[in-house]
Amino acid sequence: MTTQLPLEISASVQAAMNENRAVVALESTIITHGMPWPQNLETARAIEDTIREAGAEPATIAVIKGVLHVGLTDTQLEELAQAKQVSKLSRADMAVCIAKGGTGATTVAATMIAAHLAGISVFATGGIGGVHRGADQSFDISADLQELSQTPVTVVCAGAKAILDLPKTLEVLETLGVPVMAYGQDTLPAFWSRASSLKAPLRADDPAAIAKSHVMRKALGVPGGQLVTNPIPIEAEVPQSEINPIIKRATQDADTHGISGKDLTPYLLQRIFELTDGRSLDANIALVLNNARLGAKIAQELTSLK
Ligand code: PSU
Ligand code: MN
Repeated sequence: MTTQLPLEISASVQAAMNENRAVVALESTIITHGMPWPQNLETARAIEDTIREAGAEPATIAVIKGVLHVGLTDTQLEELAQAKQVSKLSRADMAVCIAKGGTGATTVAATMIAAHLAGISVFATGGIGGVHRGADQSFDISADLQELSQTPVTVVCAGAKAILDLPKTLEVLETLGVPVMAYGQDTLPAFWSRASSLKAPLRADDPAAIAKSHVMRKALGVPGGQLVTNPIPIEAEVPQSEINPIIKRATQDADTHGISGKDLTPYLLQRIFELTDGRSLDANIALVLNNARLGAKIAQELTSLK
């Protein structure tokens, strides 16, 4: 007997794929663990609308009652946004959650796996996980980095979250053979800020070139995806000089309260939200929408290459 994966691709996502129209995958952890209610639902809807306006089809991914969904209804989106105690699923957890009939939100790593299964090549989000500050002691390195090295999905983000150790995150990505390209600039963006103090390993100036290198990597037989880092729109950015002391304070608070593992990223995002009186959230929303637009363009370029 073979056990089938309970995978449900929504009718609109399936139709788009059948017609070779562009599809952009979206994660759900950003909804359940990354933003507070009700901005999480408003943002999830706004991201989907932005992708549709850009001429592509959004495919938000989550595990709901043991079924891996690619493309959610508005009711499912709302239920997830309101749910408390939803599991955060990464590569390690997704199969267990599905097998148990559970409900969980997908991180970057898990969303990449599901997107690839469904035949989707582009995924837009806010920030990826990476090497945490203090990782020399905690060993806390997100599974997102490994995933980028093995699953062929182009991920559009706004740089690794500035709560991470950015130089170490870049080093690990290099070791894993993940191409990291800054969009339209030489400097690696740092999520809430347009610039970090680091030079990006690669630079990409147009969506067609990004689509082409996605296809070329496959043609070379090299596994894994690409990481496109798209700077936050200038009017929404919080400069590094302002955000850095706040990140430091939030990291210290996490230490004081013994927060670690899966809880660390959500805790830091919430704490920074409090310490900036919500400004970090406004920036987060602006950058995700910006990434959705770029993701849609890359996905469109890819359809013309297929
Ligand atoms: N960036 C955000 N909000 C988030 C995340 C990233 O602005 O909620 C989530 C993503 O789902 C990412 C995860 O994959 O945090 C990384 O978690 P960890 O560091 O535990 O791997
Ligand atoms: Mn971690």
